[in-house]
Amino acid sequence: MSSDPAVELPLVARGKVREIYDAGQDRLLLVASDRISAYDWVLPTPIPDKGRVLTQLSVWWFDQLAPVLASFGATHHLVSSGPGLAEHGVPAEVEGRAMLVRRLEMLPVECVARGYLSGSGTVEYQRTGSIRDVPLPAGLVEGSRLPEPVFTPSTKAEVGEHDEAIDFSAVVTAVGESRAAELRELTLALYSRAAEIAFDAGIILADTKFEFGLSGDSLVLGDEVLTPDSSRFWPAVTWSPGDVQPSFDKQFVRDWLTSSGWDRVSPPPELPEDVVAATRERYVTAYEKLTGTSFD
Ligand code: PZK
Repeated sequence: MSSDPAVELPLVARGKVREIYDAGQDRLLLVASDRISAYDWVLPTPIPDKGRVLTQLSVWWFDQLAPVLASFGATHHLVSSGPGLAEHGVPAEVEGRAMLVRRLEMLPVECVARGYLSGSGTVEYQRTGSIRDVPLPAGLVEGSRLPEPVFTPSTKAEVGEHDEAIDFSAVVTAVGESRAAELRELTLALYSRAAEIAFDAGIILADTKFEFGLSGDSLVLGDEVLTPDSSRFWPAVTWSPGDVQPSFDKQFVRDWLTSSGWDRVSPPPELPEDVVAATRERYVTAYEKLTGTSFD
């Protein structure tokens, strides 16, 4: 199950767990699959409803963030996701996990905001005492909340590579001084609002990645937003700086893969039923806690 044979539109791009199709008239169709990745592999076992949960979560966030976007004279790319996409060649098989979006001129920068120290951010801090251009106080540990959220852009890597960290001057080189400043300020404003909403729902939004495009001269928020695939979500109740925080969604998968004896070099094994069920439940729980509505 590497793509959606049911979708008859021309394929534009394929990611590890989703595809983009040409939907005509300056429209694209983003289709999220039920595939899950871990340790840089796509696992052979899908997680039922993952594509629908992540799509509906993105759609909800676009709505939540519209006021922040408007305050910057920006918008988002979502046109529609509900039923009614059939007119655009969208088959019933992908209903609920497809977003019809405006086709944009994408900017060649991944706009990451971090409010907590984790992963590569911790490594950078331990080496330099800073993250990118921002000096930080001594004594921070894996999982610490940062005094202020930090903009940590990266470049889109080639297929199969990891994104490459860049500093702010590289963003200036790529898009110009005023656009770079706008990207940083908007990214931090979106992160701050989203982190506040998540925290009120018992979830820490440690970091997240946005992609922007242009419509004329205005910034447009694209891609999927604030899903567990583009963000680190931690349960607030177990937050404990100094330890590696359990991932909200993938912790059962990682724990099981680790204990299975899999070497991370050969193709990964199928997941057992109970791990699939527990992981599906985590995605649904994230959706329900954040949105305050039940996932049908
Ligand atoms: C676009 N991606 C990344 C996403 C993939 C790859 N609105 C837009 N206009 C033009 N291009 C894009 C978008 C969006 N979103 C995004 N690549 C192109 C991506 C999902 C699956 F394979």
